[in-house]
Amino acid sequence: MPSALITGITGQDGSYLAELLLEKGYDVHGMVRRASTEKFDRLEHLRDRITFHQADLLDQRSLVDALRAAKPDEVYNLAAMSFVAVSWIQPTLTAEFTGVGVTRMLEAVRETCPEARFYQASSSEMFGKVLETPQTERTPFYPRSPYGVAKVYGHHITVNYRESYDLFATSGILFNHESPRRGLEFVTRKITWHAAAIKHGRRDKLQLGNLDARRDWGYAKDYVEAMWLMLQHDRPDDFVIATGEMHTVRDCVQVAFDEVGLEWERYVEIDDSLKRPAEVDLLVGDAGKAKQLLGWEPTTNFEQLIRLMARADLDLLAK
Ligand code: NDP
Ligand code: GDR
Repeated sequence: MPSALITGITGQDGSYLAELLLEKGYDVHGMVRRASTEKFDRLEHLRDRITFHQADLLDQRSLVDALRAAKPDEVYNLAAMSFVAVSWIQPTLTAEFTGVGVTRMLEAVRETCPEARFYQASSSEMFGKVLETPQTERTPFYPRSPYGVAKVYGHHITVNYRESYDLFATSGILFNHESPRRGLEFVTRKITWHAAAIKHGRRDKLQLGNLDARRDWGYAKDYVEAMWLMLQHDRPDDFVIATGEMHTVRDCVQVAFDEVGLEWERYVEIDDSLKRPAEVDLLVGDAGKAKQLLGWEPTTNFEQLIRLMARADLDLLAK
């Protein structure tokens, strides 16, 4: 039975990836950090089938011990401070978790399980102020947030350990991916949750920042499949994962409010404090390499995704 260790298993992607690997017959290990209240909401249904290890990306000893105990064939490094807006509030911590944390994980792999295949959760935020459209594995990086800068570091150190130590270290450059399990602070889920809450009479307004930002939004379930495929490939590499479709935040609002049967113009207000010090205006990826080498393609388009999230929030809030 192959074994895998997932860091960030309590997050959106971690929970879907754990489900996928369990379905495939893996012995699944998850790295969790201690909190005064446990955050296992996304994993409750899988809890008995996963072995948990307490560790933190800031603590090298704990990473080494977790890997030694798990003896993984595959390591998926998903843990990070992942909310771009907060990276301006906690820039140093973001660099430590999201940037240097990758080096700590790679060092722990090198020390305990150098044969293991390593996946790094890189991000389209690395492209930032885009220098070409659509973005591919060869597009230069120009990050626009402390988070983006930290992810560029994480990406380059992954490539460097691949080249320096011959590790099977792969970097997945994933564009935004969403689901009913998305954190409530990210814009798609904030919109679908509020649309549903307004419909149920539990909120009366939705405050947003920049409605003109454009993103390439895909479905998280499709994207964790791509992570797994990358580690089954015959060699480590970098892959862009995206839908190739670009929409504005305003489009997302329109679809979500349409799904719940409301006119969005009556409820949405602009709050300038939600606008970012430096914005990423547009991102749209070309996943041609992943299609060609991994056979990966998205199954869910933008409109289907936002509608399924809005319906899930209507159900959630009806309970
Ligand atoms: P989430 O924010 O949902 O999950 C982040 C996870 O990281 C949580 O499990 C969190 O644990 C854990 N974590 C944070 N800090 C630490 C730490 N110091 N030590 C150990 N664990 C920590 O993110 P997603 O699931 O959406 O994303 C997964 C990864 O993919 C992240 O690295 C993200 O930056 C990256 N990414 C995400 C994209 C997306 O659109 N979703 C696109 C591209 C990249 P806890 O529950 O304890 O807070
Ligand atoms: P992003 O996602 O920054 O792309 O990072 P987010 O959903 O936070 O923002 C997307 C765009 O929407 C605009 N926006 C708002 N965003 C939020 N969160 N809240 C608002 O009220 C709001 N109003 C407008 C933002 O300005 C932005 O342009 C996500 C994360 O998952 C990262 O971890 C990941 O690396 C990237 O996607 C790819």
